Amino acid sequence: MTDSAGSLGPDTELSAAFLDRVTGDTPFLQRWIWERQVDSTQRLARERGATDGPGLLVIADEQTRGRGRQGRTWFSPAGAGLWMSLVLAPRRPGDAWPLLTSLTALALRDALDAAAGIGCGIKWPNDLNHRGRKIAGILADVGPPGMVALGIGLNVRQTDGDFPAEVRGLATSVRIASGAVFSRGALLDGFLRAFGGWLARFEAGEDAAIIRALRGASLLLGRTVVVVREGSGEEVRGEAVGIGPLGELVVETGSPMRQVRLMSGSVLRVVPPLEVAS
Ligand code: BTX
Repeated sequence: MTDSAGSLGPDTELSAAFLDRVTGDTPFLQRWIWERQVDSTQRLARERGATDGPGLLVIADEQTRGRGRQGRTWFSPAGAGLWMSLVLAPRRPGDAWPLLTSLTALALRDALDAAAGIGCGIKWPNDLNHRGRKIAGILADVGPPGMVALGIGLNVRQTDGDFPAEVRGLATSVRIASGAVFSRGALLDGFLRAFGGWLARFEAGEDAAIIRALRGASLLLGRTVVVVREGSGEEVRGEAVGIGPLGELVVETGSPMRQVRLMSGSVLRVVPPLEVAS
């Protein structure tokens, strides 16, 4: 199995030998699937998780129908990023699983800091941002019974001109943020190690440490936000004042003041804007 050159040049590190080694070193993974092109690693991961069980990494060079939340598109051109899904059976009851999106964001943040010296913040609920632009997105889906599928899209090798017009200026990559072209293999390795650490804390019930880290990494706390609730479409406007025990955003809103806990939603507006942050 060889890696594709893609339009962005060769990246030979995602070889079978490499994937054998990184998954062999990763206690929560038993198997990997690498595809040159797939519609969505998330779709394939759920399908294969259902037949073969958890402990699976699915990674693709290119996704033709990469997806974000609520049917949105995730642009995933050949050779440009890490497009992957993990199928896991976390050793915690399902009601704690909402925290897994946050853990994944923390692990990506740690990995980008350690491997590329890029300081990112977490934009609740599922984005990693650098200077106000989205460098990575996370999609957590209920998997086959007892399993979760965590989809991760990390832009690695794009220049500004490689992004489609609708996200140009809003999206960034490891290359844009650091000025260097990093191998996807090194970033994958770093991410899996960091994720393993956070997953172990989660399974040990160290939620307080996770929430503390999330608060430290959050780009929204202390800012005025407008959030559209998933499902009802209701707009919540107020000050983001906290992160709750499941990673939910706590917003103070209205008059008289009340606190609203948001499990998920889309952030429409942030004041002051995120470019003002790191
Ligand atoms: P989201 O719904 O929060 O964000 C999707 C939005 O992000 C899009 O509507 C678009 O505005 C913007 N966007 C699309 N592509 C990119 C990109 N490459 N970089 C920055 N911004 C972009 C975020 O959903 C969750 C994305 C998860 C993607 C992974 S990739 C592996 C796995 N398989 C799969 O189909 N999805 C996941």
